[in-house]
Amino acid sequence: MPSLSSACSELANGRSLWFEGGPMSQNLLIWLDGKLVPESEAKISVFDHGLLYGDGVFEGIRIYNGRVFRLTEHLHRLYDCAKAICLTIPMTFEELEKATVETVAANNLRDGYIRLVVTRGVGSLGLNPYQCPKASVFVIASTITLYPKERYENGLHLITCGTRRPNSAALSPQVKSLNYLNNIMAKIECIQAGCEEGIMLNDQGYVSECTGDNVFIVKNGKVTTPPISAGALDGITRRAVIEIIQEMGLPFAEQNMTRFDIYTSDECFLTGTAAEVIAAVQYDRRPIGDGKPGKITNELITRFKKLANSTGTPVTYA
Ligand code: PXG
Repeated sequence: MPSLSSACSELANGRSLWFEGGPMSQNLLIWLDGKLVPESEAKISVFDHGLLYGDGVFEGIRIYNGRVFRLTEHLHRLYDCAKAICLTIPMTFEELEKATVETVAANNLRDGYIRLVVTRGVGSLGLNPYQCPKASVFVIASTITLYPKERYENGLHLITCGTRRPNSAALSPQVKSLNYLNNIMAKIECIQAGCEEGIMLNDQGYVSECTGDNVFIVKNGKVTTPPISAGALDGITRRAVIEIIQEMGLPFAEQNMTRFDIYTSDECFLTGTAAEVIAAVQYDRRPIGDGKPGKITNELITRFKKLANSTGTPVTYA
């Protein structure tokens, strides 16, 4: 376990606590405002409000076996989030869909991760978004490794983060915006505590989600997850896993849960595009169930992999 000071200095050095840094440059082709450009030329202005204020929206999407998983659902969420913040995406749904698939093909990626970003665009030094004439759109197709491989086999350790998810009257947790400071502050707490992930509560003290994943528990064969109204993102992986749970005929409910419910659960697992489906075996230093990934969790992981590897928008490679 890293010490608090080493965790802080690791953060200060901008290095991951779990992975080798690796070279930054991957010679990728990036889709930026209408064309594919080399990574070294893919630049955004210092006057872009996406950078100045975190004003913009994004999606993280997976590519499995040469297909883009749930692309339509991700794009619908992106357009909805943009609409919610009065941001006009300067291209149609179909154009953006085509650009995304083209970027994957251009980088010859069979398995990987897409980051699709819409920034408010260049404007003056003031909050007013109406002074930004045109949003910028870019698509990165690369790879992502969120947790060490060992954790996918043996499960994650979670803590309760002190940082709460915002009340939707302050900022809707449904908006997948470029301002992730709330989640980043919670992530720092996890790392400083020697954990990979943590549970974020809402302002009422109910479980909302993790820093970048949705959370599920299993108790006496019944699967539950917090409702969207508890401040959980309407995760695309969450939706896919709920479909699998229902296909399997398992009892399922979206209901408010507290830390007690996780402490006393038989199994716990997280879902997210970057994280995929992963067991959590320890919470606030207490074992969850017998401290090993549970049977239902393992079955859901297997079924999710099968689904992800056999469905999705096919990519045509040159
Ligand atoms: N909750 C939050 C707050 C998220 O950001 C999810 C749930 C899962 O949603 P999907 O649709 O992906 O199943 C997310 C998305 C990271 C990282 O580096 C994680 C996400 C997004 C961007 C980066 O950990 N998770």
